[in-house]
Amino acid sequence: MITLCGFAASNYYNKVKLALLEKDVPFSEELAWVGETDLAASPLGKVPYLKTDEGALCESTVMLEYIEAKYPQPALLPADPFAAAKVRELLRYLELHLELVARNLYPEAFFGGKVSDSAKEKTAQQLEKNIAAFAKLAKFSPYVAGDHFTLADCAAIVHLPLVSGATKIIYGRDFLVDLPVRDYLKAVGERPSVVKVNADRKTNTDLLMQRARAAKG
Ligand SMILES: N[C@@H](CCC(=O)N[C@@H](CS)C(=O)NCC(=O)O)C(=O)O
Repeated sequence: MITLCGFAASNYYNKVKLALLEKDVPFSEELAWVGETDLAASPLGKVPYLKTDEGALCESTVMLEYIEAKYPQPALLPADPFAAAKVRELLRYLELHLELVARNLYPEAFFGGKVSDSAKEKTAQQLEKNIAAFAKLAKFSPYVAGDHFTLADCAAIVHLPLVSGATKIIYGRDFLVDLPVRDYLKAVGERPSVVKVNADRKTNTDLLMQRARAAKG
């Protein structure tokens, strides 16, 4: 039995949850806020992490690979090694070159903090470059890697809305506007896995906000 630990407002958590739901893997969820995590399972204190009968695992993409190998059907990676590598390439771009860069903006975009003008400028430059490169690899036909729903979609569904949202708030312009992201998210948003993840995310985000307000006093 698998336990997914973390909180449902987290995009990394939801990436893994999407794969579990898409594959219909039996799993339970254990609420663990940042600061209240099991450091033996996730030594950096990050969420999500998995508890399995074999032990604990952290790092969301490692978890995706584990879930794919352990529960191969329905496949979220192509059987052909090159096609599978192309999916992993997109996953890497989404996490490293989009999400991780856009994350510099989150303190101000989502958490009431402040990001310096120089950091905003640097992040804008990096994002422009990285999004243009991502656009050369992403297919959106109809899925991000082509005609099948893959692990890259589990990542795109959670990362792309944050890149759009953060750039809209900070720069007044959605940096993903030239890509068919809105239509894509609308279409994949009808999948039962995505409907559930989005509903749980909203509920948990309300809880997260309540906690933040209570902590401020
Ligand atoms: N590389 C990690 C990133 C996970 C991550 O940054 N999670 C956030 C929540 S969305 C977190 O735990 N932040 C707290 C921290 O970094 O200390 C993964 O893919 O699992």
